[in-house]
Amino acid sequence: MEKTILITGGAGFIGSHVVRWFVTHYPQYQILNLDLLTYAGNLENLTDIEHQPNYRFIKGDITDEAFIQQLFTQYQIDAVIHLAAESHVDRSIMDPLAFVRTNVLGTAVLLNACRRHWDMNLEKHLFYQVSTDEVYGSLGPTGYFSEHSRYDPRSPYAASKAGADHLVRAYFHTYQLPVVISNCSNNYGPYQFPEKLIPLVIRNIQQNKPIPVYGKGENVRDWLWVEDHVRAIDLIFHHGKRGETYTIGGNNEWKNIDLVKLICRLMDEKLGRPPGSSERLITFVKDRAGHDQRYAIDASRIRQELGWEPSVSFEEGISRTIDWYLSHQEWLEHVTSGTYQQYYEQQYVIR
Ligand code: NAD
Ligand code: TDX
Repeated sequence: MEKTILITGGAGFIGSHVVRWFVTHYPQYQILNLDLLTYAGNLENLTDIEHQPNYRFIKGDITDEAFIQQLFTQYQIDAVIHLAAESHVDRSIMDPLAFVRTNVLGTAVLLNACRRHWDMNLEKHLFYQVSTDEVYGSLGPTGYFSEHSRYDPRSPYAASKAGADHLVRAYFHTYQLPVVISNCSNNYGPYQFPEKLIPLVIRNIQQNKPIPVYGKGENVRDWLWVEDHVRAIDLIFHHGKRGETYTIGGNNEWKNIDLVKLICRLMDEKLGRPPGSSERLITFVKDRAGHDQRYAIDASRIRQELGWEPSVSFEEGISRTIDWYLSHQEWLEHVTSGTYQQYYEQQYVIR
């Protein structure tokens, strides 16, 4: 094998798309998928590639220092693509320490293993930190986040990702560890856990349950098809400048309420229900604490320097996403059984 890449969080939403992409596009790379299989991690996301000869799954915790050190001793790991994280803002409001532990400590443990085991060969090694636009805080009606934006995280999730990003940069400056960071906007597509807005709305419409819209639904997000994020990760992994940052976004801003209404209309059509049936399920609920008003990304650097651009229009992507959820009922039932039910009741019923 040409090189061995450790992908963390590969059983989650974006991670599973990254693993599939690298396993199928780069048979010359050995792909190790390290994941703790928390509520958000599911090996069913990868059944189509699990028998590929260049793929191996390893169950483990990125915060377990002895285990991570041993992993780096056992395998000659050349590069890390780090996605493992606690990723849901509402959960970070309920239980912030879990986010500090996984996102800050977990990233530090991985960086430290790289520092101990790598010879700082800039060509050979890379620690790739997959991060979020939420580290930049909240925008008003105008303007965009870019690589030059000031960090201003406002949720425990965003602050924990910001802390991790700072550690990555500190390891670059202090130890010359070869690193790169990308900060991406909201992803959507198949295999997203149904605590996140788009799959939650699809599922609730299907089950004729209320659609919870926080506040007045005026908050804006910039949505990107998950595989377009993966294509960006591939380009940055292979051609990104060491020590630098790339912001990634779909140039596709939607107010939550408009997005929810779009999904309602498409669901009515796809389920053969009379127009307006799904919209009647929209229920305005108490706003998220510290709810960021607007995210929007200026992705001109990655477009100009690496030639990246989104390949899937939002109309196409959202329609494909709905079709995927409607045809993957068994997957949906598996991931929503058990503890998800408790979370859902705490988040939407009890408060
Ligand atoms: P996800 O919650 O779907 O997946 C996270 C994965 O990490 C799960 O498989 C989980 O089992 C694993 N994990 C959690 N704790 C772990 C631990 N201690 N050790 C090992 N594995 C652990 O998340 P996602 O939405 O796919 O996001 C992946 C990454 O991309 C995160 O770092 C997130 O911050 C970042 N990101 C997400 C978005 C988005 O819109 N979802 C946008 C930008 C950046
Ligand atoms: O039930 C809901 N009702 C609602 O109005 C949920 C779950 C969300 N919302 C709103 C909150 C946000 O304004 O919809 C918007 C999107 O919410 P989420 O899907 O929870 O995403 P967000 O908080 O924007 O964060 C996401 O994008 C950045 C990911 O979860 C993060 O991991 C990523 O870093």
